Order: sequence, then C-alpha cells, then structure tokens
Amino acid sequence: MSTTQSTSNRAQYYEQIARERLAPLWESLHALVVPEPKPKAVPALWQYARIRDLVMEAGSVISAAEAVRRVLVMENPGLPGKSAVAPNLYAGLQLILPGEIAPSHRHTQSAMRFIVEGEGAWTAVNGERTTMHPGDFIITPSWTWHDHGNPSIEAGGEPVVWLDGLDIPLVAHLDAGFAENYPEATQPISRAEGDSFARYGSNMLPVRHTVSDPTSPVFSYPYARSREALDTLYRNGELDAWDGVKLRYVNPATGGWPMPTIATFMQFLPKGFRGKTYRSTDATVYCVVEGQGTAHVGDNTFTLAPHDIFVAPSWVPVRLDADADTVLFSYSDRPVMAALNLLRESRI
Ligand code: GTQ
Repeated sequence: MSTTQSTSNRAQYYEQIARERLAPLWESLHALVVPEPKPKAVPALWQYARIRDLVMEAGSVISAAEAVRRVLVMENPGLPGKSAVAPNLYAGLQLILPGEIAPSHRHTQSAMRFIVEGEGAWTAVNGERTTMHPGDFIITPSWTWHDHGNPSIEAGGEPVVWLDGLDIPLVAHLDAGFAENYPEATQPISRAEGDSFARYGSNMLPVRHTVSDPTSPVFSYPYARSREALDTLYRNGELDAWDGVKLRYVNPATGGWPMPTIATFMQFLPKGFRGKTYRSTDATVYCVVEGQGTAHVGDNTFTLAPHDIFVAPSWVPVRLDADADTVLFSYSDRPVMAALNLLRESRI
C-alpha cells in the first residue's frame, strides 16, 4: 500500500472513530506521557514600579463594594484567559482604600494574603480581625467567612495593597468550587484581635486541643517574627547554597502546611549571595519583600526590586542572586504535589 493511500485510509478511519467519540492514542501519546514536565505556564515577572500606578488607578475605576474584590489578576502569558499564574495557582493584587469594605463571603478555595504596602487595613476570619502590616502573611482557609476593611482617612487609613494567592485553578479543575455571600457586609466579631495568635502562635496550644482539620488555627503570621527568625539564623551561620536561609510557614498544631493546597515560604539572601540552580515540580510565585537582586528562571533574567512578583513554573531551573540583603516570600502548590507523590526536586 502506498503512503498516500494509507494516509487517506487513516484520515478516513479517524473520521469514523471521531463520530463515535473515539480518538487514536498513538497520535497524542508523546504529548500526553512526557519524559519530563513541559509546562504551558512560562516564567513571568511583574515589576511593581511599572504596575503600581495602575493598581492605584483601579481605585477610581470601581469601588470595593461594587467590585466585591478589587483585584488585578496576574495572568501567566502561557495560560491566557485562565486567571492562572500557574496551572494550580492564582495570583492577584488587591487594593482597598480608606473607608472601604470588601464584603464577607466564603468559598471552598483556600486563600492567602501577603501584604505588599500600606498599614492598618484588616481581614476578618472566623470572627476575629487581624490588622495588616507589610510583609505579614495571612490565611483565609477554605469555607471560612472572610471580609476585608480599611479605616477611614480620618481614622488614619491609607491605601493598602496585598498579593492574593489562591488555589482557584486547581479547584476549578477538580470541579469542587462552592461559594456563598454572608448576609451582612461584615461578619460578627466574636473574638478579640490576637486571640488565635496567643492560643496557637506562641509555641503552645490549648491543653485539650485536638486537630480536626489540616488547616492552621493561626491565621496571621506577622512579618516581624519571620524576619527576626531569618536574621537570627543567618547570624548563627546558617546559609544554604541554593536557598540562602529559607523557612516554611507551618500549621503549629500538625507541623504541616498552613493550608492543604498552598505552601508558603520566606527566605533571606545576604548581599553578594550567588545561589546554585534548583528546580522542582511545584510551581512557585515569589514576591520580593526587601532588597534587590536577580532571579534566573529558565532562560529569563529577572531584575528584582521590592514588591516585584515572579513565577517559576514546574521543573524550570531557578537561580537567585542578591545585590543587597534580600527577603523573598513565596507560595507554591507543593502540598498538592507532595500529597499525590508527584513532588520531585533537584538541587543542581
Ligand atoms: O479576597 O476573598 O483575589 O474570593 C480572588 C477571590 C480575592 C478574596 C481574590 C477572592 C478573594
């Protein structure tokens, strides 16, 4: 049989099977079962100095009340239209102006906030408010009521911007999204600010505490504490050739991650640090807290300044250099990868 004939036979055959909603695996096998990850997501950088004015301008485009959440979503150029920064992760910059409230709701998506700039806004979770300071990491776990607010200008309020990290694309992929609005703009406050931190965030737990779910009972992890820990470890001589000084945030009741789908980290890179190359199957979103340096992510060279955000997709090599003492916050889908036995990493 000639090649042309067999090609046309095949085409005819493919049409026939397509009518039965069947497809030939041998045409797609190589793309389905790959020797190593070939992410559609690409490394990408958002320089805060370029986008800050646009974030602030959102404040005159729409109110927080009308928007519900006034957020500019960071879309990975390799995943257009998907509101995804990586296949399982969402990232956005949320703005809340003095006097505004982002109304209370809950959803099955887990959310974290990392405060970028501005002081004094609050998030309420499970009947407790926490005041935001730059560098704080705050969680709003799956199915917990949460609302955000900012005191009026008269009360000293200023625009506050934070990075939202959620597992929206993962939950969408799993068809497990549920959401509802609270009947009031804000949830009732039932506990004083600082209550859960005192209870769970002091290297102690209530005497009869039992673990009933994987989510951390601490919902605010203040920057001052994290920064001091990194600083102390560095002064004690801790310095990893790949990570600098890197710690992960923890659920103090289990030793696990703060939330089941999102891992978070903070690392210190001393001035002059030239990191070795690392890669991992968890996709990671980084936010520069302090300092300046360079992130080599795949073929990209990202020059870093405070508040810049960049993403390293699965298995893309990452190498970090610091030109000044630098602090990086990051979040990833590592718990998901680890739970599914799909976490691989390589320190090169
Ligand atoms: O603050 O609850 O960026 O529900 C996206 C979805 C923030 C929030 C986002 C959300 C929120």
